[in-house]
Amino acid sequence: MPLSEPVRVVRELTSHGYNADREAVTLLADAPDPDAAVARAVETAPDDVLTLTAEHVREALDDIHDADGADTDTPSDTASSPDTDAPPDTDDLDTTVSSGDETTGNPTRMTTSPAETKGDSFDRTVDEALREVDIAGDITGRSTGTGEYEDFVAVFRDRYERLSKKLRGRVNHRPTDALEQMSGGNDAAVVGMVNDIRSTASGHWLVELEDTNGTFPALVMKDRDIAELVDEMLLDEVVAVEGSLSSDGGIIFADNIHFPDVPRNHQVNTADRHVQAALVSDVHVGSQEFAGEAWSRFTSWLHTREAEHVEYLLIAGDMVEGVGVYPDQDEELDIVDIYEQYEAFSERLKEVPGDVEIVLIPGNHDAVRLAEPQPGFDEKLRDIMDVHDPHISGNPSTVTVEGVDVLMYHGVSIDEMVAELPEDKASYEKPHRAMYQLLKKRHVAPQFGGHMRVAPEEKDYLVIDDVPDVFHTGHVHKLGIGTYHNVRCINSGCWQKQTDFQKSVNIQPDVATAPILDLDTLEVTVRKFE
Ligand code: D5M
Ligand code: FE
Ligand code: ZN
Repeated sequence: MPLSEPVRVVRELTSHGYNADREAVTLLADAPDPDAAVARAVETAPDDVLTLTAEHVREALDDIHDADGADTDTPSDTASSPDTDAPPDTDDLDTTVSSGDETTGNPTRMTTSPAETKGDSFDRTVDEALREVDIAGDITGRSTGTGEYEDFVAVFRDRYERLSKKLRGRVNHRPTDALEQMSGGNDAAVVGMVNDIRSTASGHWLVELEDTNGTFPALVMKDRDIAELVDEMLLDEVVAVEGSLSSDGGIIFADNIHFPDVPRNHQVNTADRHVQAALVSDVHVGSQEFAGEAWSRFTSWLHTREAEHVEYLLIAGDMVEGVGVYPDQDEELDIVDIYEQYEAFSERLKEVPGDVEIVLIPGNHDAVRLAEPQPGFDEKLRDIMDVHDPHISGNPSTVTVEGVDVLMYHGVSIDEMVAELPEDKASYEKPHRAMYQLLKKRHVAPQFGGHMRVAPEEKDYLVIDDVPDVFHTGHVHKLGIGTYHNVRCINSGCWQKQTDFQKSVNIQPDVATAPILDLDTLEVTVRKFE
């Protein structure tokens, strides 16, 4: 059901950290273009103000009339904002949307359209000798998969080995075949890959766990607190279950469920100097909905003094719209030839200051294999995109920027998480919560099948072996920022306006938002260019 205009206005304002008095809300809701009015009001409100008054709004509305005809690309969509309420098992409490005041650690600041633009010429002076970019976990050139059955066995075995190692120290586990020999009533624990989740006739949960020796069932009683954790469980992820054996020894009654997870006290790395990275994704050049003017506002901003510390640009997939990705996609193509799309993308990269260090990984719209891990672009595409000599890597990759480990992953599994998990654990409105789940499972694509196409390799490149400092994804075209056990999670929005498909399923994309990460503090400021 569509929200009434005033409710929408209030939501939008709160998402930017503002309250407003009743008259102010009425004025905004009655404006000819309430979205633009809200955007303008937020933009022009003094920094120290938390409650917008009718006076502020009138000034902002006057401003819009003055500026009419200038920047009227797309008025701001209902841009979602970082979390303000935190789920109990997460750490995103410190992600406050503050307008200026720096309080707790890692705050996120929302900043609307940049103050400085093209007109302000400014000579960037950067010391390229201070730059450091290292890439690990990249499949490019190392793919060995032949698609044979044995490869699937190998990749799952590797996943089990590496994730079970993270759990074995925490429980006194027994292999499944040893459990079968134990007598009933004893305490027992098992570390296994989730093979099956079923509810019993009486509403309890039967979870079948598999290790390299066989399978063993665990029963989770519906009235126990841990039953909630079954909602978070996905097939193929690796968990540990502790409990006691039934009297016949055939099943474990679960008392505890453990996920590989990230330690709560994970210590993050930071850069030694004040330097920033712009984290974006989903550019979709070649689509009729590509927000080219907004992209240019972003790249113009990169040339201004305000952006002088932005020395890195990370793009987490979907450089171009691609061809044949979704049914009927061709009806919305602006450029139909895939190579011409990359040529056009390359032109867009040229707008970025030449001294910015660029890292690109592919997404599901890019011209590399769809199955994950995806290798980086091939020679022909690299040649087309060799503007500013970008670092080109696979999806996923860990990119260490001046000591800060950034796990870049396009994010197709977020669709799967949203489909499978309860709304408070993963949703399109709060995509960072889905990222928390991926960190908890220590795997970027825990569930095989569904949306996910996983390529069988000797090794599971999708396991999150080392805890990153920053986790950067995209794909769902929604902005989401939070912190999970000290790991900064950033899902960037997109540069593609709402497509017909998104309209049909009521997805409101966050267009032209660029989260800017301080590498020395891991603080994020969201810049909007719509
Ligand atoms: O997808 C952007 C988001 O929209 C992501 O959540 C998938 C969803 N999407 C977009 N188009 C489709 C179609 N045609 N079917 C199913 N889901 C879709 P991206 O792949 O980044 O464009
Ligand atoms: Fe995309
Ligand atoms: Zn995508």
